[in-house]
Amino acid sequence: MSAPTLSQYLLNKQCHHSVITPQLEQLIMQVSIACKAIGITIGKGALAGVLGHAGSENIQGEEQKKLDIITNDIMLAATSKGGCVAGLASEEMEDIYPLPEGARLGDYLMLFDPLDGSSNIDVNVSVGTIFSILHKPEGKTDITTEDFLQAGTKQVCAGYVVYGPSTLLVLTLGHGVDCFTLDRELGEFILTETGMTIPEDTKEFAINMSNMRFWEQPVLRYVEELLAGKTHVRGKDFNMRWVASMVADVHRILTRGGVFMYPYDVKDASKAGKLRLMYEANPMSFIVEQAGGASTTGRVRILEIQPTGLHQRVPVILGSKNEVELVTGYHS
Ligand code: P6P
Repeated sequence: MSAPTLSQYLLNKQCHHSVITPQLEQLIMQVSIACKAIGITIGKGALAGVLGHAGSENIQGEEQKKLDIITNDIMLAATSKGGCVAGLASEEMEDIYPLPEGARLGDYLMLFDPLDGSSNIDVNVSVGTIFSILHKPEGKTDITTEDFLQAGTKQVCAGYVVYGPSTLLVLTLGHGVDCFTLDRELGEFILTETGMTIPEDTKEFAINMSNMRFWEQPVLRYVEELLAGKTHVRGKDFNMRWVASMVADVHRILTRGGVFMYPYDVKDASKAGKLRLMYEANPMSFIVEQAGGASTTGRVRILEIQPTGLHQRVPVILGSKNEVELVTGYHS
């Protein structure tokens, strides 16, 4: 029997396991269509005149790439009129997105980073789209920012698409993590891996070492022990990777284990971290935990953080459970 398409997989989840509602099934399909369009757009690169800077800044004060804006618009167009969401929020928009006049309100709220790792786009390194889906508050129609500020444990679905040598959609509905590969001829995401699991131990870590002098002592101690390898307390050598696209680094960890760290640093003490809680840390933490990994700020479980802002930043340490617990233990 040939592997199911995403649509068949979701229908099965809905019909036989009542894990998802028809609206959630439709919303995930809308996201998958948007990501296919994003993959085609970024695949054209210079040919489509979409590389380079847009000449604007996003809410984060980061220079926006043309593709940041283009991909954000693709996600909005694919989901805002589909009758499945009551509100949308994105890394690229300061405020929540008001649905078009007359749009049918759906049951869900979705937050997304349309093009994570966009600083890599001009150098042709893997980038991705990250999305997080929440229930809208029961009975509410006038959606406000506060309605989005739900802890990560409230997510009903989280996923990412990584645009690499192959285009992969990784998804959790709260019952494990499954992976779909885009068949570019068919234009369908095909289920290629079920029950992705992160090994509890690893010999690989991911961190931007250039920030070393800005780290807190527990992280410095942990990384120095990794670098000392078998000559020191860890008794084994470690390898290092840093793609600088969270989606690519997290996918590697889901595939072969590892620990990813973007810890708090005093480089800009006004920022609690670099990564954003609502549309990077929460969806990735949901996926990682569903795959048997762990995800903390170094002090608390990320999924239990009560958000205070749409673009709130947090430190992130996620991946192989025993490593995350070790470095988190150094903080206490
Ligand atoms: P740095 C991409 O901009 C991103 O938000 C994540 O995808 C990535 O892990 C991180 O920032 C890279 O940050 O400081 O190494 O460029």
